Formats: sequence, C-alpha cells, structure tokens
Amino acid sequence: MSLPNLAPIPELYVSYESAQKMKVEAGNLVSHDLSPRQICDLELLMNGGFAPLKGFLGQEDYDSVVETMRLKDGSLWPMPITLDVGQAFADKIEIGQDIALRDQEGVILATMTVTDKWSPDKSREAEKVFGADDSAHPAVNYLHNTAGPVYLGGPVTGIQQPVHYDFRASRDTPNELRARFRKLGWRKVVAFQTRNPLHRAHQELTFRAARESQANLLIHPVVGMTKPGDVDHFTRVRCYEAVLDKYPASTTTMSLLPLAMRMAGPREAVWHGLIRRNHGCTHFIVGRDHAGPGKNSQGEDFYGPYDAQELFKEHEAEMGIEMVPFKHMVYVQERAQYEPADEIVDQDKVTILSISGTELRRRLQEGIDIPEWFSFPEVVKELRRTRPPRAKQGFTVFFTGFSGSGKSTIANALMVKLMEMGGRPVTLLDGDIVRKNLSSELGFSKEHRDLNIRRIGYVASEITKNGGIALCAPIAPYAATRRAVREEIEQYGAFVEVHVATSLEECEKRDRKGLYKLAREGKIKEFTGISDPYDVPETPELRVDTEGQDVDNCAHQVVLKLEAMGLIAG
Ligand code: PPS
Repeated sequence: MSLPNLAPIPELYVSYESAQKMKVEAGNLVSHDLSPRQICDLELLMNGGFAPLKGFLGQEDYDSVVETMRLKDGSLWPMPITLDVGQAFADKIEIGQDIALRDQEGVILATMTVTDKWSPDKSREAEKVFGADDSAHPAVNYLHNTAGPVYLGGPVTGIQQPVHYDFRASRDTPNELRARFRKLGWRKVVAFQTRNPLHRAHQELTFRAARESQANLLIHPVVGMTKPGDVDHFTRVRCYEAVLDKYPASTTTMSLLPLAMRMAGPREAVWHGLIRRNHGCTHFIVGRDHAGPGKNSQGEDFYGPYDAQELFKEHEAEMGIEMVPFKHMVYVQERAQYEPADEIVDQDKVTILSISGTELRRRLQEGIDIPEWFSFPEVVKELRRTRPPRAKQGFTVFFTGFSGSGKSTIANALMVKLMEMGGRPVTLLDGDIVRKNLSSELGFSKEHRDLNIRRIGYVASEITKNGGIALCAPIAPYAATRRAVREEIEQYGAFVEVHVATSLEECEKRDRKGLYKLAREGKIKEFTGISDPYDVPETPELRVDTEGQDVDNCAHQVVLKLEAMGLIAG
C-alpha cells in the first residue's frame, strides 16, 4: 500500500474576493432552498469530500452510477449525488441557466449551472442502488416520499461552507485533516466510521485495528444525517470525547463528518472508503453489516452480513484505501477482557458476555444497570441524561379513524386520566381544534390533508421532544403521511398509533354532526369514507372498537397499552 498523498485536494470554492462578488450577483438568480440532506451533500461536494465529483450528477453520470457504480469516465463512484427538486421549480429552469443554492435560512452557499434536467426512474434507482424497491429501506422511503420528482445536475461553484454552530473545533474539511496528518507526521491513518455511541468493544476493536495496521486512528463519526431513530449527534459527540481519553496519548484523533448517510450497505461501504481516502486516510474499518438499514418489509436483512466487505475488497486496489475488516469483539468474563470472537479457542470453558443494541436500549429505557465491562461510566451517564427511562420521556398518542368514530371523545377521556396521574404536561391536538387554530385556511384535498397532518406531527414532535404528552385525533386518512409523522416523532419518543376502528356504517348511523347525510347528498365533497379514501392502519400499536363499548373502557385500553409499553408507570 502506498503512503497517502497528503497534498491538498481540489475544492469547488472560489476565492474569498470572488465569493463576496458572487454573493451579490447570485442574489438575482432563481434560487433553490436546499433540504437538510442536500446541504450535507453540497458541503462534501464543495470541500472535496466527494472528489472527483464537481457538482450534482448530470443524467449520463447518474445512469452510469446507478447501473455500474462508475461515472461515465469510468471512475469508481457508487452513490448518486443528485439535486432533487419539485416539478413547479423544475418547470422554471432552462438548461444552461445558473441557479443559487441557499441554506434553510436563505444564505447563498453556491451556484450551479444546470446542464441536465430529468425525471428519474426512482424504482430503478431503488433496485439498483439500494437493492430493493422497498420503502422499509430509509433511503428508498426518502426517495419516494421526500425527494422531489425531478433531478437537476451541473457543476457547482462554492461560495461558502454551510454554517455550523456546534462542535466547530471538531469539524474538518478533507484539506484540514490532510494538513493535520502532515503536521502530526501521521503517515498511516485508519478511519473508523460510526453513527452510534462507542462502547468498550468499539474502543477495543479500533485500537486493535490501528495496532495491526501500524497506523494512527481517526474516529470519524457521521454528524450529518444518520438512520432515523439514532442517538442525536450532540449526545454522541460528548460520548466520543469521553472515549478519546481511553486511547494511548497521541495515537488517536476525532473529526466530525457532515455526511448524509443512505444506509446502502455494500455501496455505502465503498462510498465511505472513497470519502475517507479524500480525507487523507490510508485504511478504513469495515464491519459486519456495514451501514445496514435493518430489516426489509418481509422481516429479512436487506444485505448479507459480509456483502459490504466483499464489495469493498473487489474495488480496494483502485480505491487508494485499504480495508481493515472489523472483528466481532466479545467480552470474556474469566479473563476480564475483550477478544475477537473468532480467536477464542476455549469457547466452551469461558463465559462470553455481550449486550445487544436492543438490550442496551431496553436497559436505558427502563433505567436498568449497564455494567462497566460493557461501556464506560461517562458514556452511560451521557446516554442516561438524554434518554431518561421511558416513563419519564415524552410520547405521542395518534388516534386515527373516520369522522365520528369517537377519536376526540376517547382522546379527551384519555387526557383527563393522564392529567389525573400527573408528571408530564398533556396537550390535545384534536382534529377540529387544529383546523381552527393551526390549519384554518385548509380544505380537504389530499394536499391539504397532508399539510394538516404534517403540522400536527410537527407540533407533536416538539411536545414529545420536550418531554410532554401529545394526543392527536385527526382522521389522518393516508398511511404514507402517518408514517412520515411517526418517523418525525420517533426521533424523540414513542409514537403510539391507535386506530379507532368504528365501521363506516356505524359512523354514518350515528352521524353526530349531520355531515354524512350532506356527504351522501353530494353537498360536502371529498368526504372520508364516502367520496374520499381512508387507508386502514395495518399494524397500529392498538386498535379499539367503539361498538358495544363505552368511552371510559376505550380510554382505559389505551392506558393499559401505555403501561405495557413502559410509557406510564403501572
Ligand atoms: S384530516 O383528513 O385528518 O385532515 O381531517 P381532520 O383535520 O381530522 O378534520 C376532520 C373533521 O372535519 C370535518 N369535515 C370532514 N371530514 C372528512 N372529510 C371531509 N370532506 C370533511 N369536511 C369537514 C369532520 O367533522 C371531521 O371531524 P371529526 O372530528 O373527525 O369527526
């Protein structure tokens, strides 16, 4: 393996003087407001983290990357880095036109000359890049439900880096890291990619990887976007800082990577390797199921556990970075140390201890002891600070069902029961209340209903994040929107979907507000169940049937469910 070329890597930024000028001129251009993921992509495009890319992919490069993992000039590049936009915006753009790319506050970060504009075949992209057109894959879900329908491609001219206020001293561009390695005289550097807190096993395996490859170690965690539900990067960085002290002095450093992960397993491993090569590393640790997205909709793994290592190995020679395969480390109680599982010859004579990720989450959620052999006390303390036991966290109960099904009545009864118990503030976001206070301008088209539910989801996620209980009771007829809300909320606490399964016939028979009659007469259009669809929830946390049961009983079922989930103390 050749030693790293630590010469500066080309960036896409213009000089400071040109940037000042361009900022003013770009104010007149049509501008695109970048999504959080696009901001991450743009940062790594501009600072050379995605070299050799010079901008968002054009159509030929995109097709080639999707089909062959290579740009049209043959360079290895496994991930389509595309600028997705809405149809209305795309319709305004001519080929050859310059557009301004702005962050979410409106600051112009770059301009792009649009050379390509096309509507991608997203199912093909999903199949080829992520291995299946299955929305259980977070990137496929993003592709179909978040990304716009049109891609724009073209070279980017960088004006300024996205602004970060957090952990500034620990963020480095590829050139800053290269310069640091030069200065430290580090000729071999092994990078460890992570989106999780580090525990003792990680510390042990990274230390061994560095020792075996006679390299220094770079802990290179992703702080852009990771898998929905991951521990937030603020907590993780505090944990990493604690773990850094455990390595022998001056062998190890940490830098934060503003990458938006796709969880694409094998392709992602190759992509991660190229990114680390660009950051001046010579070696890269690839684990079992590297960047795996979890289970597909059939409950099976998307990728084989060693697919990522195999794909990396296949391309290693041309990548300019060597793979260090991750060893599965386990704790051997008798010897009070971590050892690679495949090197333990006396397996039947020793006690092997391990705690899975699921078990760790359970222990955190339920406030159960986490032993010192598993993690460092400083790390456990940080995790407990951010993840109090479930019974102290915020959560959302999301009732869905036809108009008149009894959602509001049950939600009201539940609210008073929860208030009687005390402990956390409770907010009721009832369909009618929301339509009066948050969504008064909206009607009942699909677009408006989606907007209404997303607003409710946003407010509920804020309540949940801040430790309160949100009770939502809209019709919420679309499964995809309910899922989006679930994802938003589950970043912060539990989402309990309750399907109030009163049949349409019963709702119509009750017709409390006289609306069904009007809907049947065609006097109210787009009425759920009559002239508008309702996607019945397939796997809600709870389904309550109001027929033949009183309200109190229904609300009590929800209370029991919340108890069973550990959300309220029994
Ligand atoms: S949605 O689809 O979730 O945005 O609907 P939501 O905000 O819950 O509002 C539903 C209440 O509005 C009344 N209403 C209608 N419902 C369904 N379809 C149509 N076209 C419609 N027009 C008015 C109705 O009273 C619903 O109240 P609830 O509390 O559900 O009975």
